[in-house]
Formats: sequence, C-alpha cells, structure tokens
Amino acid sequence: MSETDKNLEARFEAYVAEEKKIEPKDWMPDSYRKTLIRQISQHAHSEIVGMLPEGNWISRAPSLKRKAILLAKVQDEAGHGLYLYSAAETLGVTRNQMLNDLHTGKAKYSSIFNYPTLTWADMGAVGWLVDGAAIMNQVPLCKCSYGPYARAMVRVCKEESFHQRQGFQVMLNLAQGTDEQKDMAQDALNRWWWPSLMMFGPNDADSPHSAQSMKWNIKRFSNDELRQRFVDMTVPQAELLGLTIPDPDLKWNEERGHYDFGEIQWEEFYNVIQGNGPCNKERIAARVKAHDEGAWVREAANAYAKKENEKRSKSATHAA
Ligand code: FAQ
Repeated sequence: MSETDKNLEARFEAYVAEEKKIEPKDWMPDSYRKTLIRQISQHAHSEIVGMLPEGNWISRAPSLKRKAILLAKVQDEAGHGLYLYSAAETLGVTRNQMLNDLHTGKAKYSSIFNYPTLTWADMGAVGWLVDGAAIMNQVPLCKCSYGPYARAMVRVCKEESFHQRQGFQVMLNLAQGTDEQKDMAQDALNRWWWPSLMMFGPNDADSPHSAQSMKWNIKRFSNDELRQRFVDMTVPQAELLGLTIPDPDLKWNEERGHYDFGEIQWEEFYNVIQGNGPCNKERIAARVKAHDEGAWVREAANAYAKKENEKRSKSATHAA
C-alpha cells in the first residue's frame, strides 16, 4: 500500500470512528463500497418489489378512505425505492446494472415480499408487522456512516411510521369487529409473524456480513438485537389487539428483561432467499413485465430531457 493510500485509509477510519459521514467523493475501501452497493440496492429492490403484495389490494380495499390510504402508502414505497437507487448510484453503480441484477435473480430483496396477501387483514398485518420490522431495522440506518444512505433513511423512516400506524389501525378495526373479522386478523397474524422475524436476517452467528458492517458503522445493531427489540415492542401491541402471537415458546423472561421466543424455521428462510418461496417467481415476472412495459416512458423522458438540453445550449450560444 502506498503512503497516499495509507493516509486515505487512516482518514476513512478516523471519519468512521468520529461519526463523520463518508460522502460519495471521499476515498473509501473497495469492500466498503461493495457492501454498500449490495445492501442499498437490495434495500431499493425490496421497496419496489414490496409494492406488489399491497398493490394487489388497492382495487379491493373495503372503502374509498382505505383505498386512498393504501394507494398513498404504495406510492411512498416507490419513492423509497427511488431515493435508495439514487443513493446507490452515488457509489458508481448504474440503475440499469441494479435492475438487471434484480431481474436475473443475482440480487436479493427482502424475503418477506415472497409471501401472498390473501385477505384484507393482510394489509393490516403488513403495515403493522412488516413496516414495524422495517422501522426497527431502518431507524439505526439513519446513523449509518455513508451520508447519502443515512439521509435517505431519515425521510423513509418518517413515512414508514405512518405506514405502521395505518396497519395497526386496520388490525384494531378488525379485532374489534365481528367474530369473522377477528378471525381474519388472527389468521393474518398467524401467517405474517414468523416471516416478519425472518426480515432481520440470519442469527448473528450465521450472518457473514454483520461483524464488518458493524465495524464500519453501516449496521449499528446486530440482526438478533433488532429482532429482539421488535418482539419486545410487538407483544404488548398484540395483547392490546386481543390477538395471540403464534409461538408457544413466547414468554417474558424477568431475568433478561426481554421476551424469549421460539426457534425460527431457518430452512424456510434460506429456501425463500434462494428463490423458492411461495411467490418469488410471480414477483420477478411482475417486475420484469412492468419494466418492459415502462420502456416507452423512459424513452419519452430521455427524449424530452435531450430536447430541453438542446434548447438550453442553443439559448446559451445566442446569449454569448
Ligand atoms: N431477505 O450477513 P447478513 C421494507 C441475506 S424494506 C433476503 O445478515 P446483512 C419496507 C443478505 O442479503 C425491507 N435476504 O447480511 C416496505 C445476505 O445475502 P448476500 C428491506 C436476506 O446485509 C414495507 C445473507 O442473507 N430492508 O420492508 C435477508 O449484513 C412494506 C446473509 O445475511 C432492508 O433491506 C432477508 N430478510 O444483513 C416496503 C434494510 N436477511 O447479500 C413495502 C437494509 C439477510 O450476501 C411494504 N438491509 N439476507 O447475497 C439490512 O439492514 C441488511 O442488509 C439485512 C441483512 C439486516 C437485511
């Protein structure tokens, strides 16, 4: 390593240690850049693919008010995807490369979006549990060492907290409704509980990226720490709803000051992230179709931008 490289690396390490943000033009180790591209692009893909299970219910929402709320939420997820793709682009990867990796199965997206949304109660459970888990994971990312990612997360988290509350409200209305509605809410909780816990990733001992990402202040808490926080936060909410979390081993542990909970079915998790979950193929097919059918919009936007640029450079030449 040359003297200049050593100085640059020392500056990078000092910035991370002093909680200063690393910005796109700053020197950074290649492996830091690669880790960020991997995580941010997978996060962006999750937001975009995550629009599909809820998009499925926009035309079937039970009232105009619910339809408007769901539509706004799904649009927000698109916006989150866009901030995140832009943040990843600052690291030197192109949008086309990222989308190509998604469409060819090279890049992952969150396991949770490979499960089907079968009833209206799933809109409640997704907002309450999936957005709830997303916030738990994303609030610490607001303090991530990479500036553009951290700043994108601040806005995303504000919107996610509205999403979580609207989901909880859907669950509350159902839980306080008829017996049939309460059963729907319980059924949705039964199906979404374990996949929500899987969102936090493998146990710390089996998480290959955690140690390094924590050293770099990309991740501020481990997968297991965040999962535990989520369980501790969510159990009282389920009690308030009068619903039962589908885990016979769930129990308050006085000594630890946390809930103990049962073992996650890791085989199911790995199966889903390897592309074999209930909806993986359907989700990618829907994304590829949307991308192909949207080609004319991208072409039109590019043609318009080109025309505007030409106009601007002509008027600059006249002025000169
Ligand atoms: N699903 O060593 P680790 C949302 C992969 S946004 C799929 O622990 P890391 C909003 C991992 O990529 C939800 N793959 O990895 C919304 C790695 O594979 P690789 C998305 C997973 O990166 C709500 C391998 O396993 N949020 O929900 C998953 O240190 C409602 C080893 O794992 C984010 O992306 C998983 N659950 O920690 C939208 C947050 N877990 O890449 C619509 C940012 C792990 O080597 C509707 N990301 N893997 O091939 C993160 O915080 C981290 O990347 C983790 C994983 C915590 C997800």
